[in-house]
Amino acid sequence: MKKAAILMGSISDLETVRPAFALLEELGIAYEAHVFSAHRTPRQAAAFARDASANGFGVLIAAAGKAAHLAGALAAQTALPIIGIPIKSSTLDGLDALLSTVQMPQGMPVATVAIDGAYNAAMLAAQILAVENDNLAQKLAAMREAMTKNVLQKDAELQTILARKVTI
Ligand code: RP5
Repeated sequence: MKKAAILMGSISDLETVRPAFALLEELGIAYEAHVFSAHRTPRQAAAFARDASANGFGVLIAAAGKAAHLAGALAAQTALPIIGIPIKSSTLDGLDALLSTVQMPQGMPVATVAIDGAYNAAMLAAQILAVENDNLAQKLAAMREAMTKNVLQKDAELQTILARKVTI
């Protein structure tokens, strides 16, 4: 299976991005993580993206805050799918990063998840890699089944509580 990469604009983004590491590990997806800044290390970020396909990556996740150009800068260098995580790291509460990440010009898409949405970024990366990996697709299907069961269980509990007229 191809690898995933998780790139962050600053080491200060690390704690927000950690849920992505955890999900990729849970799913058995090999990944690399790096700090690359579109503004502070633009040459290194571009080189990583340019070589990513040849280096065995199938999808890149880019997390950045403020004027968040990392995902777009990577997209400019590769046709691999790029998933952007806007990071809440400024006085604008991440709205700045959301708009900077999502508003890409035609022909240069960045699949943008919610502000601080690292878990879903990794889930989307897994779904992309699962297109060509049946084993991973089965793991994702099992996770969805577990989510469904969990919600149905919670609904059943709610009905029991309501039937007893217990305050929740
Ligand atoms: C962005 O600016 C980074 O992605 C981070 O979210 C934010 C602050 O970076 P530092 O000043 O903490 O390095 O580029």
